[in-house]
Order: sequence, then C-alpha cells, then structure tokens
Amino acid sequence: MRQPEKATRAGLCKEISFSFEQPFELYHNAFSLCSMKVRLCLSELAIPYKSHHIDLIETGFYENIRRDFKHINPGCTVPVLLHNGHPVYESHEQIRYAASQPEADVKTLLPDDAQKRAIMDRWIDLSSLTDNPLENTHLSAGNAVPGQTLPLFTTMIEKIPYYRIAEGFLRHFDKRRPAMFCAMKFFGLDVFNKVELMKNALRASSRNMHRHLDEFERQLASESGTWILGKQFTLADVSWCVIFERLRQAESLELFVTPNNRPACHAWWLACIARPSYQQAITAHEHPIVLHGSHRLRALKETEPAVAALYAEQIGRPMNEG
Ligand SMILES: N[C@@H](CCC(=O)N[C@@H](CS)C(=O)NCC(=O)O)C(=O)O
Repeated sequence: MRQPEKATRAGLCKEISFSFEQPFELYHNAFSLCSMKVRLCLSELAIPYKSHHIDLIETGFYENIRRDFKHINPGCTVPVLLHNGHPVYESHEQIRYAASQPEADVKTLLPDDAQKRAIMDRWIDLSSLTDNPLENTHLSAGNAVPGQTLPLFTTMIEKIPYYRIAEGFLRHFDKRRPAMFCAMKFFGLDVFNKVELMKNALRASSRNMHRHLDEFERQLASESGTWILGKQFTLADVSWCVIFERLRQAESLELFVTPNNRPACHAWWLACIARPSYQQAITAHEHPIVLHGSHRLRALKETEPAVAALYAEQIGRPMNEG
C-alpha cells in the first residue's frame, strides 16, 4: 500500500490556515462513518457549520484525491473540521475539540469527573477507525465495521461505472481499494465465496464485532442509566451510534443486536435514534446510492438463499477462531 503523500497531525493545526466563511466548516461525506460521527457531535452541540460534501468512490467518484481537497487534507480522507480556517484532523480529535469549545455547552457531552472522562476516552478509542482497519479488526469496533460494510459496498458499487473505479489504480494511495471494488462489482455478493481474501475479511470482522459488542453490552448493563456512562450522553455514545448506524445500513444490525441477545445494546440504540441529532446528522444526509445499496441487500436477503446464508453464516453468529 502506498501511504498518503503527507501525513497530517491529529488535532488542531493552528499553523495551517485556509480561507473560510463560517467559524466552523466541515469537509465530509454523507456515507463515511467518521463524517457521520462529527456531524452527530456538531448537531448535539448545536454548533452551526458550513458543509462541504466530498465524494468518495462509493458515493460517486474520487473527489477526495482531487487537488482541491488534497490541499485541505494531504491524507485524502474525510472528515476535516475547520475552526476559523484552522484544520482539525482525525474525527475522534474533532469531536473532542468541538465539545470543548465555548460555543458548546461543555456539560452536555463531556463528563466533569476525570475518572468518567477516562472511561469515555476508552470507549471513543474502541470505536475509532485507524489505519488498515481490515487487518486490525480486533483493535476496535471502528476497525471491525469496515468489514461489515463490504456487502453494502458490493451493492452500492453497482451504481458506479468501472472507469470511475479504475481511476483509483492510477491515483488512489491505496490500490487495494479499486481492486476490491472491481472484484465486488464483477462478482456481486458471490465475491465472498469466490475471493478468499474478501471471505476472510468478512469473517474476521464478524468475529471481532461480536466480541466488541459483547464488551459494549457488559458496559451498558453495568451502568444505571441508558448511556455508556450511565445517565449522561457523551462523546462515547456519539462515537458508537455511528457504528450501529453502519450495521443498520449494511442490513446486519438485527443479526448483532436484538432485545434477546444484547438487550442493553438494543435499548441504547433505540434511545440514540430517538434523539433529534440522529435525524439531523444522519437521516437528513441519507445518500441515494446508500439507500439503493441497503434496499438491494434487503431484497437479496429475502429472495436469494445464498445471500441469506451469507448473512446467517458469516455474520449472524460468533465465529470460531480461524
Ligand atoms: N482516522 C481517520 C479515518 C478517516 C478515514 O479513513 N476516512 C474515510 C471515510 S470513513 C475516507 O475518507 N476514506 C477515503 C478513501 O479511502 O478513499 C478519522 O477518524 O478521521
């Protein structure tokens, strides 16, 4: 894998300035997990922002590797939050930064108590997406979730022509991405039978997602109150909500979370989607290609036994090691 041309430093980079129109501006993508997290956080904090939508190949084309966006983030990933023109890189840093601004009601998303803050930070880390997520699904639920997205990518990519995907072989920093998307487009969901690498990626992500969710269930059950830290909704809830949302979009949430198998997770999720921020930051940004992908998956699960079996066997129950 070729690395992005220039690594960016996580957090606020005061030494870098871009032109801006509003105090807060967000470069983001409707579908991206990390973008959803930051939108959700800004919505919870009632911080207004100027929106710059950046397409990724799965929502249309590689806008993230175009010169204009590379100028904003040489790492070529979304989201990027600007505050008075200064970029804040890495979504987990962006939410911490936003929540600690005077514009935000600090008490809303950050616990006062240092010990609780440390617990919150741990759960943020456990939901973060790091480099090479498909190889590091054991590290966090954030890394396990891209593997769960693979079936959804496969139906979303039906809408993207080959020539657009192939541009990634020339210009994307990670050549595995166009290779994976071409294979998914060519084989459809059969890719998980035909390509060992894809099958293994899905299995490993399922196995580890079950483990992460077991731990999440234990945490929720140990607190008196709906949220990860009990009575207070915090940045940790923001970060985990988008993981559940992605499982929902990928038609696998009901295999991971039911009132019977993980009751605390189930109650927590219902409480998350009842918040106005979910409507504002997630539902209002639903992308037509994502809607197509989810509808196709649902239909195929119902009509194609092989797809129902893929879900039941590869995702729906904890896997044995290996
Ligand atoms: N650790 C980064 C991860 C950012 C990231 O990987 N973003 C994805 C979308 S969730 C992206 O922009 N991918 C573009 C691509 O690979 O082409 C963060 O949390 O902000």
